[in-house]
Amino acid sequence: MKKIDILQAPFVKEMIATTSNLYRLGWDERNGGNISYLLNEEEVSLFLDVSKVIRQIPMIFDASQLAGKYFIVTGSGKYFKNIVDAPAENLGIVRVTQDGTKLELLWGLENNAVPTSELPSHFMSHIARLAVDPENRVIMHNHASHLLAMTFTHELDEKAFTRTLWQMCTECLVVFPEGISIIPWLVPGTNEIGKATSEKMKETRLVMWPQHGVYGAGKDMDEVFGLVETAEKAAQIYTYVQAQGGIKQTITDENLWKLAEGFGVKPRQGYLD
Ligand code: 2HA
Ligand code: ZN
Repeated sequence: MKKIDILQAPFVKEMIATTSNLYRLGWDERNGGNISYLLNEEEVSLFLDVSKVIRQIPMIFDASQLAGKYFIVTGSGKYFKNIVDAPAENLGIVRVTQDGTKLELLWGLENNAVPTSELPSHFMSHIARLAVDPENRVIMHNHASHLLAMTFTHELDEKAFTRTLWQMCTECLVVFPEGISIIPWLVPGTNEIGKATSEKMKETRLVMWPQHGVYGAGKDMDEVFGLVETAEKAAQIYTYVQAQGGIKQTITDENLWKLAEGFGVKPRQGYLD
């Protein structure tokens, strides 16, 4: 069967649109940020002959729990700014080998490029999220400016950090009732940061990397983008509030409880009085 041009694939278009938006928002300077998006074989097969492997790419960790799975990923060292004009150089479609030690490249990553250096964090997070929610498909990392700034000025306690964000915009509790997690400062690109991030991903879809950025997870691009965008907006309001002289009044816990009831969400246990 004749294949459709891959650039017409909805998942390629979504990657281009999302990375362009993230660049425009200023959260992905230079090669900052990365996205991995789980695809199914049927949708990939409309566009690619999945028996044609371009090359194999080794991995530094065991991804056997994702054996046979397909992903579209951003490339290591690649700039989100450039993806729209050169998708095949900056994005790649890969499949995890049965033994979980390598990737098979099916499209993109031209000129010997490799997937994002944050692949351990992405794949370990996919494994963690899929265990909680089989519909999870997207992991996104970026350097959302106000959230990143908050990791310098706000106490790095998960409950306190979550409560501050919930108080900054009424929508926040509804969008991330489970709260936001925080890992210690760790070297990016390592298995260690991957393990720490994915441990937190068992509980929350948002994970802060102090003095670095944020991780988001969800079932589709809109959910993850909206999740990060909402937390980042709250962090921006926090920045303004601090600049305007600090909090004089806020959303009370009583109101947050009413909100949770009104929208049918369950706030993280122990986070509200
Ligand atoms: O890929 O954002 O954390 C560039 C980064 C690393
Ligand atoms: Zn980063």
